[in-house]
Formats: sequence, structure tokens, C-alpha cells
Amino acid sequence: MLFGRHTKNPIKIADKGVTDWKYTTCGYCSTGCSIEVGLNAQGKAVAARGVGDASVNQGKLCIKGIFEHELFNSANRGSTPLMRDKPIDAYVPVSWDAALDRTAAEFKRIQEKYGRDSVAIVSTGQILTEEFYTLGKLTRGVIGTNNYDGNTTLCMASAVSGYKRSFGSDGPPGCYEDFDHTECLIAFGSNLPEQHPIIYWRLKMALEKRKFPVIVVDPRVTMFAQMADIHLPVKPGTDLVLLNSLAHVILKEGFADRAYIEAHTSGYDEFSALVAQYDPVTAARICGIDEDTIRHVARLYAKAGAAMSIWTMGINQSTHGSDGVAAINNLNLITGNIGKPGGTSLSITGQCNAMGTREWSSCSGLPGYRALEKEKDRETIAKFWGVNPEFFPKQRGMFMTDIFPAIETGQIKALWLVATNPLTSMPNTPRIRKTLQKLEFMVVQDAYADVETTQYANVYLPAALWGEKEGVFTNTERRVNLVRKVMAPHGDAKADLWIFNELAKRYEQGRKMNFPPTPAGVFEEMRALSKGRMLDYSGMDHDKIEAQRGIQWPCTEGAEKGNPRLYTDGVFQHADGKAKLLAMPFIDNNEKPSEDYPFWLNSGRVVEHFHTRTRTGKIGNVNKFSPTPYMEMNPDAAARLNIPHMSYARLISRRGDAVVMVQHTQRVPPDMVFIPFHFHECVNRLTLGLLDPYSRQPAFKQCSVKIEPAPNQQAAAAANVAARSF
Ligand SMILES: Nc1nc2c(c(=O)[nH]1)N[C@H]1C(S)=C(S)[C@@H](COP(=O)(O)OP(=O)(O)OC[C@H]3O[C@@H](n4cnc5c(=O)[nH]c(N)nc54)[C@H](O)[C@@H]3O)O[C@H]1N2
Ligand SMILES: Nc1nc2c(c(=O)[nH]1)N[C@H]1C(S)=C(S)[C@@H](COP(=O)(O)OP(=O)(O)OC[C@H]3O[C@@H](n4cnc5c(=O)[nH]c(N)nc54)[C@H](O)[C@@H]3O)O[C@H]1N2
Ligand code: SF4
Ligand SMILES: [Mo]
Repeated sequence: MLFGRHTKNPIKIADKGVTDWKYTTCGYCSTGCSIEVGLNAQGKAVAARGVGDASVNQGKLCIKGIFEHELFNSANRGSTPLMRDKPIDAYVPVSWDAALDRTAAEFKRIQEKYGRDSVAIVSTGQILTEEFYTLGKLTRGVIGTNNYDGNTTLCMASAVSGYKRSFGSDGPPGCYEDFDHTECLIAFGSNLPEQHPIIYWRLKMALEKRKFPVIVVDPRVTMFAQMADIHLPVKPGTDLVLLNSLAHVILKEGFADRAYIEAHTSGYDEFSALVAQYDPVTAARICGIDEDTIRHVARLYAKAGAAMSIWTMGINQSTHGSDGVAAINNLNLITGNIGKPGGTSLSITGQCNAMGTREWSSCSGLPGYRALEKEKDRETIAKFWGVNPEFFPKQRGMFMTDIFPAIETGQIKALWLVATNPLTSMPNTPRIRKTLQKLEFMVVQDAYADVETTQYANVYLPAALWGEKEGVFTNTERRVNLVRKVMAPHGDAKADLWIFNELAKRYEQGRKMNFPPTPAGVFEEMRALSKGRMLDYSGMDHDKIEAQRGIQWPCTEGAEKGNPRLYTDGVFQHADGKAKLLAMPFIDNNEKPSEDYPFWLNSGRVVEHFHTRTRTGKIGNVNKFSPTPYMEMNPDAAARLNIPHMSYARLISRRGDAVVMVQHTQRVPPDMVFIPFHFHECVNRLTLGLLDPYSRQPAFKQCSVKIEPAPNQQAAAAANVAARSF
């Protein structure tokens, strides 16, 4: 008897008529998959496939990557600049000159009238690094507003802040290859199988070769939690307590790496005194994980020859996000797990180029991890760009989450949004809606003309999408990947780089400075500015990056390859060369369930959609799999409230209300519901978004709601969906 497919028809792969495959890098998440887009004889993108010899994805793509070629012809792409006098008027198509002249004139008028910082610029983690660098140059060197930030404040700010506090600099120290060496992995608030499917696949491959324990900390029973050896359903917002308690056990039971602590860290005394208070019995009462499990996990982690921690938004989006990150770093420092194969503290990044903006955008400082606070850094950049160093502010301005309240109070009068959609993605969107109406002038620069923010804009600038332009993205493991142009921009849309350069020309100072017109020209500037620094790019160029399917920084001049890990020598970026062990008490400050609002509201993502669905909402196959705003609700809780499976319910918070379809599932405990944030007018109508004091990142994942059946809401909910279904 023959096994296998011998008696069946072989799998047939549809012939899409591809005549040319073009190399590029996926433009959704931070995994950094190398992708090839297939063009047919007419030059139409008809297929996508993973690149076999790329170390990141080894030929694989997730569902978003597989259908990414459909973006080029997706509905409601912006094809021409649009303008109107007031947001109540209708938009009219205009020339690029008219749109950019008006933008520059309004920025100048408003800055003259209300001061330099009255214009705010909010960018993204989703444009090319060369574009980030150029926008930084334009903002810091020409326009001169200090209220310049990115949506990374909603995303990676806590990781950045925690890394800086622990190690003296941002920069994830590990890499995916660490999975092949680790003996224990703990994941905090990360749903890797859905949000970073190909990183998850790398983990699974490592586990198939060699078994090691996987521990997942998440209040939901996610797909990741289901495959884990140990699942810790932590009480929302209390990871810091769990982490302090793990450290408590490790120190008390003598499992700490004394030699590493001695040689490479400072702050031990204060740290050990603080964690002494977090014995597992006390901690269990706060974080909801029983004392024996805390002890067991602490021993497992500390006794492993190499152990690693990964985390994503369950940690970062919290009122103690930055502390949570620093506490993960503490755990790895006291066990000697930094900078060694399989031993690391690796934040899993979010957007395709969230790393690029951290490195080069000048949002929080100056390019190449330089700080506005440092005179030497200001002088280096001023000289390189040809501006007066006194033109730079001496400390960073507002974060994204402070810019919106400043619009409310009238401090900020103009807003330029580049590749971000706060009307869906910010907490408390009813308030954002009112806030945007207070602006005198607003510009939206986006690949899609139907992005919700255009409702309040005066000018819309249509931008080219990732595969319609060239440049680099940096992924989670510091790998700089090349995005090649696959296709000409849609209609009259332009690359963001072109838009920034054209705007620079409309300023006298901009005309005096050099704004290289090509991505390769910009890359040369970044290379020069990175030389000798932690994020050294000087051994890279565009062709070499493509040939190697990505190069990890640092890659010094003349070096053939990049470096997979940071801090391998145990020397950190603080002045004394040591990493800091930080003593961080837990402060319980969330909006918690109460009698009136008895449920925790948790939010996040699903595999099919990306963020606010401007892209995935228009791709047939991904939208079909997840077309509706829905909520995960525990069946016991739903039965108590008389809410049947697949019926509609109304959620009410102190901010607003929203209607969603209910899915009964044991994934969530009886006192919690979970809603993906992808849908407009949905979960962020409800969220509070208290801010972390260090990173100013909102606690998107914790607030409280009440829930009631909404039997007559089918039509309302359907209308909600129709807004994005084409
Ligand atoms: N398919 C898809 N992939 C994406 C994205 C996307 O939109 N769609 N976006 C990308 C971006 S920008 C980002 S930032 C990443 C996000 O990637 P993830 O952070 O992995 O995704 P989320 O679903 O936001 O949240 C992860 C988990 O945090 C848990 N959580 C909630 N509260 C707590 C808590 O108090 N403690 C702990 N330990 N966990 C908690 C939630 O239950 C959830 O399962 O995904 C990236 N990848
Ligand atoms: N409740 C809740 N809210 C959340 C989160 C959560 O977990 N829960 N997560 C938060 C996180 S981690 C993030 S990262 C944010 C994301 O929030 P946003 O950044 O607001 O969401 P996106 O939909 O990714 O918006 C990016 C926009 O850029 C456009 N775009 C894409 N490519 C280009 C390009 O090359 N050029 C230009 N000019 N435009 C382009 C897209 O069309 C899209 O409109 O949401 C946050 N909001
Ligand atoms: S895992 Fe991320 S980078 Fe890879 S194909 Fe999917 S969305 Fe793209
Ligand atoms: Mo994110």
C-alpha cells in the first residue's frame, strides 16, 4: 500500500502568468520578511511569495504577505492631492504645487502668529528610513517645531524608554537566532502566532529541533498560550508585580549570576531591597498567579543555561509599561542573560519600520540615537546639515499623546499627519474627533484617500505605498532590509521622500541645505552619521543589503556582515559602562472594574488585519476571514447578561459606547472582554488610555466597561462594517 498523495490528484497551483518576480520587503509588521512580487506581462502585480534564501522567513509569508500584491490596485488609494478651504467644504483635486504651496504658507502663517511650536507633526513607523531621516531634517532643521512625534508613542515608546533606563540606550540586543540556542523562553503580553506569524514559525522550528520550556504571560488564552508549557494568566496591568517576585525568588534562593551582577550592573542594593518586599505569597494576591507557580517559573528561568524574554503590547501599553520593560531587563541581568546566544531581552517590535523611526527620525532627538539634550550631538548634526545649532531645541518636545491635549487647549493650531490614523487608533476617539475640529489647519499625508482623518483635513497629500518606492526598513532584530520599487506609484501619488523634499524647497532655509533627491543619496548621509556609533551602518549599502537579504547593525566599515547581538562584551551605554538594576515599586493606578463598570476591556489584534484596516480592509481574502467588529466574551458572563453567541451587545465606558458582535469563548476570563482594535468607531470609543509616566504610552489594554444586550443593533453594526467593505 502506498501512503501519501499517490492515489490523489497532485496539488495544482494556479498559473497567474507571472513573467517577472521583484524582490522587496513586506510592509506590514516588524518581522521583516523578504518578499517577491510577481508581475504579469502587462506589468500588473498578480502574486507574492516568500524569498527562499532570506534568513528571516526562509520562503514563508503570513496571510497578509501572501496577498500584499493586491494593495497596488486596492480601493480608495489617493491618486491626486485634494484641498478645501474649511473642513465643511468639499475637497477639490489640485496640483502638487498648489497643495504644497498652501501647506508651507499655512505653516509659516501659523508659526509667525502663534510661535514656532504651534505646528505639530505626527508621523509613523511605516515609511522608509530614508524618509524618516529626511522628515527629521525638515522638521528640526527647517520648519523648526519641537512638537514632532510618531505613532510609536502608541506602540514601542515603553520599550525604548525601558531600554534606555536599563542599558543607557535603545536597541533590542537579541535576534531570532536566539531561539536556536535558548533553554527557556518567557513571553509577556505577546500573541506571536497572530501578530508575528513568521517569528513564531522560527520559534516552532527551533522547538522541533530541540525542546525547551515556553512560558506565556497573558490574561487571555491566546493561541500562543495554548501551545505554551506554562500559561500565566496574569491580572491585567500587574506584570511588574510578577517580575519583581520572580527576581525575589531568584535572589533569595541563590540562583542569581553573582559574577555578572558584580561585573556589569549597578544599583543592586536598592534593587534587592525593593524585590525583597515581593515575596510570592504577597505577589500572588496582586498578580493572580499562585505562589508555587511563581517559584517554579523563577527556578526554571534562572537554572537554564541560557534564557530569553520577549514581549510586545501587553507590557508596553500599560501605566507601568516602561517599568515592565526595565523589570524584564532586570530579570535578564540578574541571570546573566544579555548579549549571549539564547540569553536576551528582546522586545518584539510592531510596525514594519518602527525601528527605523527610533534610529533616524529625530522625533525624540537627533538622528542616529543622538539627543537634543547633548550639546555635542546638536553641534555635530547642525554642522552636518548646515544649520545654526541654536536653532535646535535643547530638549525634546511633546509626545503624540500630549500633542492632542495641546490642540484642545489651543497651544497647537496646525497638525500634519504622516501615515497614521489617530481617529481610529488613539484612545477615546470621541474626544480626538472634537479635538481635531479645533485646528486652524490640518494636512493628511496617506496612501489612502478614505483614511478617517481626512474628514477634518484641509489638505490631503496622496502618498506612494511601500513597494512603489525604494529604501530600507529595520526589523525587530535590528536587521536593515531593502524595499525595492516593484511598481510605479498609483495615479499621481508621490513617495513621501519626494513630498518632504518639495516642501523643504518652499523654505529659504530648506533651499540652502542639501536634501538628496534619491533614497541612495539619503542613505549615504545616514551611513556617514552612523560611523563609529552603536547603530553603525557604515558597512552597508543598498545593493549589499539586498544581496544578504538584510544586514543587522552594527555593521562597521569594511565588515562583510552585521552583528547578531548587542552587549556581548557586557559593556553598556551608561556613562560607567554598566547596566542599571532598577528598583520599581508597583503603583496600582488603572481604571479597574467596579460595580458600575464590571468588566476589564482588553484590546489588540487579529492575524488577518493590520491596524485601522485602511489596507487590509480592502484585500478580499483577509477581510473575508475577519469582516466584523467582534468581542470575545466568556460564556458564563454572557449567560448571566442574557447575551447569546453571535448576537450583538452594547459596551459602555465612561468615554462612550460601541456595538459589537459577541463570540462566546473561554479565551477570556469571566471578568474580561477582548475586542480587536482594527474597526473604526469601535473599541477606541471606549478606551481611557492612561499614560505611562516615562514613555507617555497609553494603557490601551486596561479600562472598564459595562455590557448590555443590543438585539436591535444588527443594522447599526452592519453599517459600521460597510464603511470599509468593498
Ligand atoms: N496581524 C497583525 N499583526 C501585527 C499588527 C496588526 O495590526 N495585525 N500590528 C503590529 C504592531 S504595530 C504591533 S505593536 C504588534 C502587537 O503585537 P502583540 O502585542 O502581540 O498584539 P496585541 O494583540 O496588541 O496584544 C498582545 C496581548 O497582550 C495581552 N495583554 C493585555 N493586557 C495584558 C497585561 O496586563 N499583561 C500581559 N502580560 N498581557 C496583556 C492581550 O491579551 C493580547 O493577547 O503586532 C504587529 N503585528
Ligand atoms: N485599542 C487599541 N488601540 C491601539 C492599539 C491597541 O492594541 N489597542 N495599538 C496601538 C499601536 S501598537 C499602534 S502601532 C497604532 C497604529 O495606529 P495607526 O498608525 O494610526 O494605524 P495605521 O492603520 O497603521 O495607520 C497608518 C496609515 O499609514 C498609511 N500608510 C501606509 N503606508 C504609507 C506610506 O508609505 N506613506 C504614507 N504617507 N502613508 C502610508 C495607511 O494607509 C494608514 O492610514 O494603534 C494603536 N492603537
Ligand atoms: S510576518 Fe509580518 S513581515 Fe512577514 S509576511 Fe506577515 S506581515 Fe509581512
Ligand atoms: Mo504598534
